[in-house]
Amino acid sequence: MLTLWGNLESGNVYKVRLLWGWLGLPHRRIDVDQTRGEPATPAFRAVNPIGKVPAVRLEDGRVLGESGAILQFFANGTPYWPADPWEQAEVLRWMFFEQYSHEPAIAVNRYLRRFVAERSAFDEERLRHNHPRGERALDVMEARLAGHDWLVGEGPTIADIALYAYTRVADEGGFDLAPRPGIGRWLARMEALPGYFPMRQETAVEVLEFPS
Ligand SMILES: N[C@@H](CCC(=O)N[C@@H](CS)C(=O)NCC(=O)O)C(=O)O
Repeated sequence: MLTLWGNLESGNVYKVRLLWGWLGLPHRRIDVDQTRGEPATPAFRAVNPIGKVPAVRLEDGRVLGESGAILQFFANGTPYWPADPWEQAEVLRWMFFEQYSHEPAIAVNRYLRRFVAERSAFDEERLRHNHPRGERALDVMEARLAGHDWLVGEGPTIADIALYAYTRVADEGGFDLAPRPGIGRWLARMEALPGYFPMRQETAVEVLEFPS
């Protein structure tokens, strides 16, 4: 069976869980929690040297980190990774946008607001710095989704999964989606797909303590 290292509050981990849900792939989960600093420990770096979740272990023992790489690996050969090279490039364009222009602002502000009880002056400065960047990223998405059902092509792809995870909880980072109706309709479309489940819903057949 597939093994996933990660926790239920991580959008990056949720991306992998959601794709596996769509594909009907069962997994066991080893609970690695960033609020307890576990991804940075030597025990976890032995699994994934970058010290971040998610990481997954295939049935043959190979281990892969980075949510985008994991999404691409499992979507290959399915409708969620298009066959057309131009559409593949478009999927990657949105996924790189997510990692450089969206997640570092929206996910980081969510983390600081939701999980850091006593924020330092540096944290407060990061919140201020990130806010307009996150707003711009959401505007870029809205410009596409105001007139299209999906980020690429005519159906859902891993670009939609990659951007859904933290857009869905952007309000927890202080971002208001109400003025962006295209994003609102797209979120509802994602949530109507078979196999959908919300981020904090457990989907593993077994959950193990870390380290295990
Ligand atoms: N680029 C990575 C980012 C992963 C990431 O930032 N994971 C966070 C949890 S959402 C983490 O493990 N943080 C722990 C840390 O930075 O110490 C991916 O997409 O997988």
